[in-house]
This record gives sequence, C-alpha cells and structure tokens, in this order.
Amino acid sequence: AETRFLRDYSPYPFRVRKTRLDVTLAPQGTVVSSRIEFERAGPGPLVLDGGAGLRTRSVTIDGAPLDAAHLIMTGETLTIAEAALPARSFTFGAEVEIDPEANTALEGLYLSGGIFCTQCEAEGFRHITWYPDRPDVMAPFRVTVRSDLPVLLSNGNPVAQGEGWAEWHDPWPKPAYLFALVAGDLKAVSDSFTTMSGRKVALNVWVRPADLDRADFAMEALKKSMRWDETAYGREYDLDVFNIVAVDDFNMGAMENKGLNIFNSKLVLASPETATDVDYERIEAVIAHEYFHNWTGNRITCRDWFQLCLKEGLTVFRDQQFTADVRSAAVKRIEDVVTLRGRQFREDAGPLAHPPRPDRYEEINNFYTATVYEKGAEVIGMLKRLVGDEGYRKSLDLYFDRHDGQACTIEDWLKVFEDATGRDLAQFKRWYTDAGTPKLSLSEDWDGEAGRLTLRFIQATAPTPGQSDKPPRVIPIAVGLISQNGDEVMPTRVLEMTEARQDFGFDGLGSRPVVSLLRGFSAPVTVDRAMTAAERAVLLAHDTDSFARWQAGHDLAMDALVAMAQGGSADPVFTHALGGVLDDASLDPAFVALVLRLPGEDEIAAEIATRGTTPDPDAIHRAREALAAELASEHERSLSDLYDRMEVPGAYSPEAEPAGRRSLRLAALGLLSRLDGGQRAQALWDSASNMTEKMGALAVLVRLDRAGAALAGMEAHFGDNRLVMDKFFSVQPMAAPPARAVPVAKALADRPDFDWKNPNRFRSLIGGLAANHAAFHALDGSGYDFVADWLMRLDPVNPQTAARLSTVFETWPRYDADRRARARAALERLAALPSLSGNTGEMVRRILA
Ligand code: HT7
Ligand code: ZN
Repeated sequence: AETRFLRDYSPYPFRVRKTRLDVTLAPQGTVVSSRIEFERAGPGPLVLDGGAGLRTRSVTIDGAPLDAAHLIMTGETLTIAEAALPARSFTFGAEVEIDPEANTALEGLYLSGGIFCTQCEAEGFRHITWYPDRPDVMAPFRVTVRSDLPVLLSNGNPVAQGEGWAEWHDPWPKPAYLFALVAGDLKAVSDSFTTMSGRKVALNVWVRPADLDRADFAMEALKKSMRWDETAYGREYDLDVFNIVAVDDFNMGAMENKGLNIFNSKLVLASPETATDVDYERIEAVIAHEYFHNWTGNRITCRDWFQLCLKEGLTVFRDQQFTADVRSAAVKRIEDVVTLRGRQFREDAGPLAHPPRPDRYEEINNFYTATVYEKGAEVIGMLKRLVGDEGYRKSLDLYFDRHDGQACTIEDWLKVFEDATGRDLAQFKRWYTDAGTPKLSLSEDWDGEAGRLTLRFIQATAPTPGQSDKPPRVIPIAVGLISQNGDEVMPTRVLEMTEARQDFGFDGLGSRPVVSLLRGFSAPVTVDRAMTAAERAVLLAHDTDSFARWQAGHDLAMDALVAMAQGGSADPVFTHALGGVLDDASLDPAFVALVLRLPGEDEIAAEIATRGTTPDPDAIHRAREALAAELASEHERSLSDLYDRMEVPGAYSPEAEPAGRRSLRLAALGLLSRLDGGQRAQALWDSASNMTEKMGALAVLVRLDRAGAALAGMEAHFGDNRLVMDKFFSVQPMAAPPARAVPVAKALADRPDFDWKNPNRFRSLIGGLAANHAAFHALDGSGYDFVADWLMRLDPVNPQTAARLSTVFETWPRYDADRRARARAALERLAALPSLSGNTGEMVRRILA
C-alpha cells in the first residue's frame, strides 16, 4: 500500500449534516441504501471511500440518478467532479449490495456464528457503503435495520420497531468508524443506571442464549465504570441506552461503537468454572476501557489516524486508574509496568519502533500497537506527574469543555495543558514525536564530610528506524532515600531532568543512603546504575514505594538469571532476601506473588542483549528452571506453609483480595512442583472448582509432561465451551518443555476443533507456541517455520490478525547468526507469497529491514 504522511493532512471539503442508512440483512446479499446530506465547506470534488466488495446498484444526487460521465469509480474511491454537484448542499444516495458471509477478514459487516455484526475501526465502514471514511467527518446517524432475526441493534436510541425492522437514531455526531449494527438471536442481562443528573439509562449485555448465565459480571463492571467516570472525571453518559454485545469472531478485544459496544466474547463471558482471576480482571478493565471511550474517543475523537494515541493513550490511562482504584493500586502499577516492558520496550528496541504519534503509515491497522496504547498512557502519566493532580483535573475539564464534538490532534491536547497550567510543553512533546526508550544512567557521588549526595544522570536514546537524532526529553524522576538500616531519610521527590546530563544534589545526610530510583515507575525509561546486591536487598526489604521495592527484587532475580545463563551462579543474597519477603506476613499476597514471579525468558533475553551479549534461549530456559529449583529447595518450608495458608475457603469471588491469595498460592505451587514432581498440582487439579486454580495446576502438569489425564478430563468436561477450549489450545504449546512444544502444537493443529479461522483459536495455538521462548527460537528453526506456515495460511483469510501475529518475529535481530538465518528464511518465505496482504506485507518488510 501507499505510504500516508501526517504532513499531507487536508480537511475534507464537505460537512455531513445527516447520514441515513437502511440495511436489509441477508447472509450473501445484504442491501445497504444510504442518503448522506452534504454541505460544501471548501473547494474540490466529492471523493468517497468504498471497498472492492461493494456491488453498487445505483448512485443519486438529490434523488436523481447520476450520469455515468460525472462519476469515476475505482476499486477504492468514488469521485464526483465539482461541476456535477449543486453549489452548496445536496444529498448523495447509493444502493449497494455486500456479502457478509464471505467476509472472513472480520472488517465491515460480517457473520459470527449466525450473528450479523460490524467492525468499522479503523477503515471498515468503507466495506459497508460509499462514505467519507475518515474520523474528522462527523454526523448524526439514523439507521433502519431489516431482518427476521429477533434482536436488531444500532447506535444511539431506539426510535421505532415493527415486525422484521427496527429504527435507531444517534443524535451525537460521530465518524463512520464508530458505526455499528448487530442482528441475531440474542438474549440480554438487563439492568439500569441512574446518572449523576438523574437520567435513567437502560443497560443490556447481549449474548447467545446459552451464554446468559455468564454475563452478570460484565454488567456489574459496566455499572462500576459508569459511576467511576462520573466521580473521577465528571463524565456522564449521554444516551437512553447502552448496549454491549458479545461475539465469538473478533479481531481484537472490543470496540467502543457509540452506545453499542461490540466485544470479543472472551472479554464478556465469565463464570468461576470457566474464567480465571486474570480473565475477570481483564473483563472489568476492558468493559471500563470501552465505556470510557464514550468521552475520550467518541465525544472527542481524532482528526486523523496519526492521532490515534489521543484517544487510546488517554483511555488506557483512564482504565488503568480505574483498576488501580477498584483493586490494588500498588499491584496494578507493577502489572502495568511488566506489560509495558514486555510489549512496548520490546517494540521500541526492534525494527518496528515508532513514536506514539507516528508521522507515516502504510496500513493503519498495523499501528494499534503497544507504543500507541501503553506508551501513550505512560506519557499521560508523566504529564500528570509534572502538572500535579489539580493541574491534571483542570486540564481535563478544559479539554472536555473546549473540544466536545470535535476531531482533535495531539497539539490540541497539549495546548489544553499549557493553557490550564501555564506550563510550556514544547520539550515534553518529544515523548509523542520521538521513538525509542531513553536509557537513564546514574552514577553517585558521595561526600561523607559534607553529608552530600550528588546524583549524576545521563539520558540517551538509541537511534530507531528513520530517526537517528534523539534530543533530550523532560524526564520526571521520582527518587527517595533509604538509610542502610532501612529508614526512609528522604520521602519521594520528583526531579525534572531536561538536559542530556544533569546533576541533583542532596544535603544534610548523616550517612550514605541507598537511592530508591524511579519510584512508581515515574517515566518509561530503562535504568543503568551500578548497585550491589546488598543495596538491592535493602530496598527489597524496606523501600516505602511498593514499585521500587518490587523492582529491587526483580533486579536481583534478573542479575542471578543473567549470571546463570552465562555459566555463572546466582548471588546468594537474592535467595536469602526472598526468604524475608516470604516470611513477612504484613505484605499483600498479590505483591508477594509478583516478587516470586521470575522474569520471563524473553525479558531475560532482552536484558542479555542490552548488556551487549547474544542471548542463548536454551541456556536462558535452563537458568530459569535451575533458579526456580534453587529457590524451592532453599525455601521449601515457607513455600509449603504459604501454599496451605493461602487456600481461599468458601465460594469463589473474583475480587482483588481472594484473587491475590490464589496468585500467591499458585506461585508457591509452581516452585514446589520442582520438589514434589507435580503431586500438589495433580491434587489441586482434581479438587479445584474454579478455573483459576485448575489452570494454575494444569500449567504445572504440562510443564512436567504429565498432563495427559487432566487434559482428557478438560476436554470431556468443556469440549463444547469455546473459551475454555482456547485455554486447552494455548496452555499446551506455551507451557510444554521446549523440545516437546512444536510436536505438541502440530498435533493440536491437526485436531478437527482447531478452528483456525477463529482469531481466538488461532492466537491460542500459534501465539501460544510463539510465547514459549525456547521453543519458538529453537535452533533448528522448527518454531519459526511452524508459525510462518500458519501465518501464510491465515493471511488470505484474515490479514489483520495475521499481520498482528507476525510481530512475534520482531526480536529476531537479537539472536545468534544461525537463528537469525532461520528466522530470516521463514520471514522471506512469507514475504515472497505473491498474494501476501498489504497488512502482513508491511509488517514483514519492516521486521526484515
Ligand atoms: N478502538 C478499538 C480499536 C480497534 C479494533 C477493535 C476490534 C477490532 C478491530 C479493531 N481495530 C481497531 C478498540 C479499543 O482500543 O478500545
Ligand atoms: Zn481503546
């Protein structure tokens, strides 16, 4: 595809006053009639977007058929010359026929298990009818849906309905990407919500009738989110109804269509027997995320797709705040940083690095990335830290006041902060425009006589594709000081680093303290500092900042693992320090579970590469296994006590407290299985009544290659539950011993229920194998080939999902020459496919560049 550039933006030469759609549904021949009221806003022809799949039956202007001489139709656009249009305003009409049943790409209107549904972000509406399919063209929509199916939904409020039809009206002007339509044999969990100004809103979570008993939790999450947005941001819901629909075939997690959110069923359906604690937390967060888009995304949207992080970064930041509020803030922060490093730092360090606001793209669907989402959220966290809570609230109030109903840019967003707080954000803007993760190096200068500690910081960002020059950024560095005996001698202070090198001095210190750095992970940077294991142990035992405390333990574990992977041994300080954490009954179990979780193999590989050596996946795997075994033997008694004490009695609840206890119990189980050969795991599998413990036990049994009976039982019990069977398909390739993983994955791929056209199922198996680091990076290339073969098969059917999954290859440059050659060969096979989609083509080219 052609490259688009941010600098080429030009406004659309028309406004749309009203959009009217009449859709008669049929699996192979859905007819869409449109009437769009245009009003001229500038010079130029009328250019509308439309996909190749539109069978256009008629085009009219003000009701009169358009003379073919005035109309140019390519596969992708329809152009009407200025001379053929009335001067000021006119109504464009079209009747097109489309084929939802043939739509396996799941973009536009498609069928999922007999349910008609839509996915229009980013550019899916053009597969439904001719339209200015760009986010800065906003209009109120009136939609009639015609079908024999019992439930017919679209955006906005219901206006009227009769036998076989329903009419919907959405009064809030919106871009086409927020359009949605659903028709199916659905049942709802229904409730209502009274907004802060006293309006009653009808709420429905629509699912297939058989799934009705698993939709209550989603409804509770929705009500919680609505209340939270009122309290935390003063944002009230603005329609009479809010509908959520769950479908099984979906390219991503969920979609915030105005008043009609459509969800991947795995992010709606939950019961204790089928969903894990992690699933519950994710459902709650994504329901919140999509709901929060109503203001940050829908009422205020993006001018163009380069501005995607305007809505996504902000909405992720808001959903993170929500989870921190309704669960544990300390635990949530650590989880978010683990995710950020695992996905975004990885992206920033490789060939796919790009800024949160890119200035060019080929295929916009390839830019729904960790950088746009998670780094976009971190950037807002830094802004908040710099302007303070009050400045942030003032800025957000101004944003909503000033830009309601508009399609905005990052410049608009930053200007709001400048106007509300008086701060100059010119340098801060680099966080949006520059790619790469800054490395923050710290050296310390201690003057014992003067009682003065000087922190000398250097920031540097390595070049990224297309950006070699990296000027310094503003970095908020939160620091505290802890004395060697564990007292906090200086509470958190936020240093604002603006130069490439900068010193900060602290006076009046009686003895040399330990620096607790980057508290709360105050900026998305990597840290390079010399520190002894003993100093880290002081922070792990005493830091008052829970993030920095966890980080100290994580650093100790990482040093041990890197040493072991390179033929050395673990520093006993780590094993010993961990004992202190295990025996500290005052700590939150969820926090202890996070401390116990060893860095993942991919993270260890990244760290080894950062330290300038080539990671060996097999050695990393062995090191991680060996350290787990060492910890288990060293702390057997404490772990075994914990395993018994953390049992949660009574009925299952997905709340943070019992979930934290279960996560600690399962962390202990994982370590103890190195000693008991999986005996506890087998007993837990046999006795557990909730899916959290079942899956925790099963992962251990698969790792020990003794899961045969458990897997057979799972299949017998849950064979017809798609979401549980997705777990069956993912746990095996992911947790299997590396040498077994590819054969296991191949056997699973041969099963008749490997419904690979379903994105969840495909991601479970193929993504599961790619997540098994040592298996995916097997020296013989079998992991690379397995994944590449399946991407080749998926690409013609669902290019979006294939392109997204191709990112599993993004780290290939960090490995040895043999592995690099094998990965390159697999990618080149993909690239050579004559019919490769633009989506996957762009990704593979960038990954190989
Ligand atoms: N805004 C949505 C992003 C999205 C998407 C969702 C489902 C399928 C395809 C999609 N393309 C883009 C989801 C969100 O961020 O909330
Ligand atoms: Zn979003």
